[in-house]
Amino acid sequence: MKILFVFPKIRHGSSTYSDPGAWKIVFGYPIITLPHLAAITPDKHEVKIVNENYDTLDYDEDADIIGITTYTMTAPRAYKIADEFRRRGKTVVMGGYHVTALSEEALEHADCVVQGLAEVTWTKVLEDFEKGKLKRIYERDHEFDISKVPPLRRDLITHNPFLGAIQTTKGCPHTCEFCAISSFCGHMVKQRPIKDVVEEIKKMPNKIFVIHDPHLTLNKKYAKELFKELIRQKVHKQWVANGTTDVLATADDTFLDLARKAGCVEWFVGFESVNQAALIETHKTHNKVENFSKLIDRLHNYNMAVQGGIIFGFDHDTPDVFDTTLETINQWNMDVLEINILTPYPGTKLFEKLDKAGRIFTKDWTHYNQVEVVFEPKNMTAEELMHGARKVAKEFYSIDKIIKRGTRTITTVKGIGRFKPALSNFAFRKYYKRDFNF
Ligand code: B12
Repeated sequence: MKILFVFPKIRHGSSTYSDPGAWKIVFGYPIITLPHLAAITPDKHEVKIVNENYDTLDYDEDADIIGITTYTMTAPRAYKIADEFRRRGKTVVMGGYHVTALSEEALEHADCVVQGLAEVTWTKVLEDFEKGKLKRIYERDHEFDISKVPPLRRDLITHNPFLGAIQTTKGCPHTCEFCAISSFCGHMVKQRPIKDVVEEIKKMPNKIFVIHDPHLTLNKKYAKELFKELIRQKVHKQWVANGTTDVLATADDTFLDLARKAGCVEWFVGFESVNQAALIETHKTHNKVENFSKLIDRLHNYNMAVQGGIIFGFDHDTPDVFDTTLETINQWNMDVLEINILTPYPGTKLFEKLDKAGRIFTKDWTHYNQVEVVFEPKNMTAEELMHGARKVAKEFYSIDKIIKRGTRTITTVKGIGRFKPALSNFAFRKYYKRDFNF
């Protein structure tokens, strides 16, 4: 059978969908969902992948089955693509975060929805389809041995020769109210065998790569073993990963030293708020504000940069939260900052809570992008929330601040990877200028 997998185009903020351009093809962020789905497809089938952000989609593609992946923000585009293929008589299967949460909505556009991870279910879908017995919904089945999951089909990745990506662990035990991972994975946690991960990293053509785990600090022992193996096998590549504040702030020096020696140049850390009450409200209690600045200094001492994530719009946030956050963050030496507006993704506890309270004012999913407000905040207006986030983005990403920060990052971090966090500053400035319109 011929299978076509599609990753729909992303529309940022208020901008329109942009076409794939040379810049994006060369520097675009590596997305591994489709090469992963291709890898778990039995070999007897022929697979093609089209990431609409980099490639052009042909609705007349010769394929028996179309598999479309969805996040909440890409769902409307995914539905349009599904409708178009079905109009031409093709069978459409949808999977991913959004359709797992809202399968009935998706079934208005797709023949079938796969809920949760597809490692077990995808093979069943293909077998049933071949027998003419495709079901409407394949419920979550996460009973699989991760050591048997093959590595990504890297031969199908045609963009960004500079930055690669890999996943080593799946799932997260935390229950942060806004995060879609625990509701999607159902608290399942799986770790790939370290020898397979290292083998895949060695074969990767890229010298710098991103670890797409919910967070690599999930299991300190596992992470340390991975670091040791990368050092022992002299892999000599540089990488960035997500990490949580509790582990990074309290990890012993060996952990940080091994991470650095194994090639880590940057940790992405979800600080989320400088207000402890907001962190408690959102059930991210393992974050302790008192540890944040110490954590950043510690990572810098080990030559690793910090990309922090901050969210505005919690019920405990009042209009002064923007100035307080800016003042606090200016005292820390954060290298890169992701500024987010709280977004209730379907499937999360946050969505359930706000929806029940009638506080969600739009379910046009294109606005679920963390730079637009889609719900009534409690202690400020939606406009105040939007303008406050805009102010923080504008000030943090002023050219003089970027130059100052970039110079510091380049001297803190070593090797070619030092340019990743420094250049991210310019990328974020570009995105926020467009999304927040400054
Ligand atoms: C890496 C990452 C990014 C990267 C790369 C994005 C990308 N598209 O790959 C970057 C940093 C750019 C990013 C950006 C954003 N991200 Co992000 N990201 C992740 C992260 C950490 C890993 C994703 C990944 O590579 N997974 C590995 C692949 C193999 O797994 P998968 O995609 O889930 O696919 C499996 C199943 O979902 C299913 N499946 C998926 N599609 C299909 C299709 C078919 C046909 C079938 C059968 C099965 C199937 O089967 C697959 C195999 O089991 C996840 C959290 C996580 N750990 O999953 C968040 C996550 C996916 N991101 C999220 C969000 C919200 C965003 C942003 C909107 C944030 C923002 N600031 O704007 C943007 C959106 C950009 C976009 N639309 O892609 C949310 C999604 C929630 C939602 N309901 O939409 C997540 C879950 C994080 C969270 N904490 O809630 N992200």
